[in-house]
Amino acid sequence: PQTIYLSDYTVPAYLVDHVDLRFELFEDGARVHSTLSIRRNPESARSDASLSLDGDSLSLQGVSLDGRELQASEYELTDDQLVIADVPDAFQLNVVTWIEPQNNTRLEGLYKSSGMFCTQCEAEGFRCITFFPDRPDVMSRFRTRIEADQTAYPVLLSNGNDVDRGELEGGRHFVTWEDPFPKPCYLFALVAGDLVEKRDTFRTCSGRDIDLRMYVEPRNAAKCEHAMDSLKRSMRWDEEVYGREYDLDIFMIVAVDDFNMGAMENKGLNIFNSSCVLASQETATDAAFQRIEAIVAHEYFHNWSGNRVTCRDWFQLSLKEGFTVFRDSQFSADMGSPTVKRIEDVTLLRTAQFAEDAGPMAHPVRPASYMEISNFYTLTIYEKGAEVVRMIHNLLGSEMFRKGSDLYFERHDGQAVTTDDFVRAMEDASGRDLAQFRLWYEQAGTPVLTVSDEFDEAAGIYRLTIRQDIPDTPGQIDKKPQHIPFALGLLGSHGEPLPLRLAPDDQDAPDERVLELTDAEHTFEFHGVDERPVPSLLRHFSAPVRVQYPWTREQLLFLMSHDPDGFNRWDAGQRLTVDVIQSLVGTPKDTPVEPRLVTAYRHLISDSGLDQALVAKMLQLPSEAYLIELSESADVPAIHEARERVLKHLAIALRDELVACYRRNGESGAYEVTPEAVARRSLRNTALSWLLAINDEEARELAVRQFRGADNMTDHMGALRALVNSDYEDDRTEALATFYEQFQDDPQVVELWFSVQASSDRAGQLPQIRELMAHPAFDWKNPNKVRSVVGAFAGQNLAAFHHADGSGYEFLADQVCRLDDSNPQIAARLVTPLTRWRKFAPAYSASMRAALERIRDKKGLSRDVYEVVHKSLA
Ligand code: BAL
Ligand code: ZN
Repeated sequence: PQTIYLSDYTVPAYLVDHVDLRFELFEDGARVHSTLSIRRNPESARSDASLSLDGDSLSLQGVSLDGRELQASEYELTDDQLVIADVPDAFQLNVVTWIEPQNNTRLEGLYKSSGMFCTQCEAEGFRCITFFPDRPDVMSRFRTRIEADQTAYPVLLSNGNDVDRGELEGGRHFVTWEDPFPKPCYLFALVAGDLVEKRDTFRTCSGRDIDLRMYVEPRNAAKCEHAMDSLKRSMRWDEEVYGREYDLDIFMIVAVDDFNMGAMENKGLNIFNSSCVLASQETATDAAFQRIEAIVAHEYFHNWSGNRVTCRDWFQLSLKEGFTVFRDSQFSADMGSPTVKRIEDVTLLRTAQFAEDAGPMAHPVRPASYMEISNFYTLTIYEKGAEVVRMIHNLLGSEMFRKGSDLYFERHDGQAVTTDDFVRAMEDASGRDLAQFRLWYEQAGTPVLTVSDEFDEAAGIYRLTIRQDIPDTPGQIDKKPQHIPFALGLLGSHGEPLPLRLAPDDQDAPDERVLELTDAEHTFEFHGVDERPVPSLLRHFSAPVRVQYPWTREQLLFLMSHDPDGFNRWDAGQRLTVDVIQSLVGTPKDTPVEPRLVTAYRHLISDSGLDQALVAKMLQLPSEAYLIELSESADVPAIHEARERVLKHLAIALRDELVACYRRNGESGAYEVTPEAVARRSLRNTALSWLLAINDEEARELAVRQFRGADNMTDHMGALRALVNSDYEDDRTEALATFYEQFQDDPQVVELWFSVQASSDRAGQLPQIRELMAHPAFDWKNPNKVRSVVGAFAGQNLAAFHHADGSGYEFLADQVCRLDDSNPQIAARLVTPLTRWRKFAPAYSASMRAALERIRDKKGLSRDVYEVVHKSLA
C-alpha cells in the first residue's frame, strides 16, 4: 500500500458546487444516480484538463458529460478511480452506479443493518456509493432523493430538510432532502427503514423552534428519552458556553446495531451505534448513561466544530476531534462532577494513549503520513488532541479562549481548514504567541518531566527543578522542548496551602500557579518558605505528560488526605497503590503488604464526610493495563497476581468496613444518574466485588439478593460481575443463565453479558471464549459482538490473554485474519494488543511477535491491517 504524505497536499483541481443524488433502493442492490456540477478550481496550479474521481467497489452503469453519454474510450476505470481525460472548465457530470449494500460487510458506504439501509462515509466511505472527489476540502450542496418500497422502508432520511415526498408505482415511494449548507461528502448520510419516530422540540437562543427526532427500531422505542434529554442539554450548553446556535430546522438521530464507530456527526442526521444512544434504567449501566450523554453531546457539538468548520485534509483530523472531545469533556464536567470527569479522562489517557504514544503506531496529533486513514481515529488524535486544546485553554484562560473560538468560527465558517488555522485564531484573539506550543501538534511521544527539589532552610527558599525529555518515536528523534503549562501548589506540614512567592517581596502570592515550561530545564525558587513543603505537582493534570518525582509513601499518604486539588488526591492514592503493587510483583505470597495502605483505604471507606464521588474513584485500584503500561518488561501473570494479592489483603483487613459501606450505600429513592447516586452505586458494587474476592459468605448472599432484586442495570451488572469473578461457581452459572434468559432479546444487554464473561479470568479462559463465539447470539458481522467477546478478552482479560503458552496470541491472530476479509477496520483495531509486544517479558514478546508475523503473511491482507502489522514489526 501507498503512504500518503501531508507534505504532498495540493488543493483540489476541481470543485463540486452541487450534488444531486437519486437512490433507487432494492433488496438485491441499489442504483445511484449522481449529477455533479463541477468547475475547475481557480486556485489549482494544475494545467491539464483531466478529472479524477474516487470510487471503490462500484459497478459503473453510465457516465455522461453535459448530457452526452461518454464512450468507454473517453474515460479510464481503475481499481479506485474514474479518470476522464479531457473536461471543460465547468460542466455537469452524470454518473450511474450499482452497489450491493446487502453484501457490504465492511460497513463503509451504504450497507444494511437489521434490515435497514444506512451509511457511514467518514473517512472515505462515500467513494463506495458513487464516484466523487472524496476529500474533505471539496464542499458541496447536496440534494438527495431516496426511492424505496413503502412498506419495508416507510422512513427515508438524508441530510437537511425534507422538501418533497410522494408515491411511486409498484408500492414504492420517495422523499427528497435538501441540505442548504455546503459540506464534504464524508458528512453525507442516508437511512431507509421501518423505524419508529420520537419527537421533541428545542427553542434556540434566537427563538427558533427546532424539530428533534429520534428514529429507532420499534423494540427500542422506550430507550430514547435519555439521549433526547442529553441532546437538549447539549444544544443549550453550546449556546451558553460557546455561543453556538443550531442552524437547520430539523435535527435527527438514528440508532443502528451494526456500526464500526460509536457514532457519526452527519449534518442534521447523526447516526449512532445503538450501544451509544439507547438506554433505560433496566438495560443500561450508569457508565452507559454517562457515555451516551457525552457522545450525543460530542456529535451535536461537531455541527460547529467539524461541520460548519471542517478539515482541509485527514491529517487535520484532530482539528475537529481534539477540539470536540475537549468540548464534550467540558460539557460532561458541567453536567456532573468535574473532578470525577477529569479522573476518568486522565485514566484513559495514561492507560491507553500513553501506551499508543510509546508504541510502534505513535504519531503526532497532526500526523505527517498514513497509509489507511481509518487507522488514525486514535486516542492520540482524540484524547491527546483534546488535551492540547485544554492546554491552550489553560494558557489563555476561559475568556480569551472563548474570544479565540468565536474568531475561529467566524473566520472559517464554511471552510475546510487546518490545526494551524485553529491555533492562529487563538493567537490573534489573545495576543499570545503559540509558536513553540505548535510542537504539540508536530512531535509525537509523551514528554517526561523529571522533577527534583531542595530546601534551603537558612534562606527560606524551596527550589524546584523541572527537566523535560521527549522520547524518540518512530521516525522522530532529538525533539525540541515543548511549551508545557505546569500547575502546582505547595503544602505545609498541616496540609495548609502555602503562598507561592516567586520573589521575596511577592506579598499577594497565590497558593496555586501555572508555571510555563519552555526550556529543557527550569529551576523555580519559592521564597518565604519556613519548612520543607510537600509539592502538589501537575494539578488537574495540566499537561499530558509523565511526572517523575521521588515521592515517599509518607508524602503520598499526606497528599491523599490533604491536597486541596481533588484530582491530585486521587493521583496520590493511585501512585501509592501502584508503588505497593509493583514492590510485590514476583515476591513470595507471604511478603507483607504495606500496612499504611490499609489505613488509608480504611479512612476512605469509613469517612462518609468525604466527597463520595471522589472516594468511589479512589477505591478503584490501578488497572492491570495501567500497571503494564508503567512496566519496562511486563510479566502479566505476575502483575495480575500481585494486584489480586493487594486487593484481597485490603478486603480481608477491611471486611467489616466494606460490609458497612455496602449497607450504608443501599438503594435510596428513584433511580437517577447524579454524581451522588452514581457514587453510591459504585461504592456498594466495589464493596461487593472486594468481598466476593475473598469468598465472604455474607457478601455472597448480598450479591445474590442484589442480583435478584436490582431495579437498574448498574446493580444488576454489579452483582453479576461480582459473582462471575468469584469462586462460587454454582452461583455464577445460575446468574449467567438467568441473566441471559431475561435479556436475550436485547442486543445491548447481551453484549454486556458477553463482555462480563470474556473479561473475567474465571469465566473467560480460552475454551470459554470459543464457546461464547459459538453462542447463537454471537455474530461475526456485528462489530459490537466482536468487541464484546474478542476485544474484551484481549483488552481486559489480560492474565488469560497473556497465557504463558501463547495460546491467547494465536487465538487473536486467527480472529484478526478471519475478520480481515469481511471488516478490515475492525480487524485492524483488534490487532492493537499484539502491537505492544515490545513491552512484555521476552517469553511473551517472542510469541506475540510470531502471531503478528502470521497475520503479516496472510494472503490478501487489507491495507488497514497491513499498516498496523508492518509498523509494529518494523
Ligand atoms: N467523526 C467520527 C465519529 C466522531 O468522532 O464523532
Ligand atoms: Zn468526533
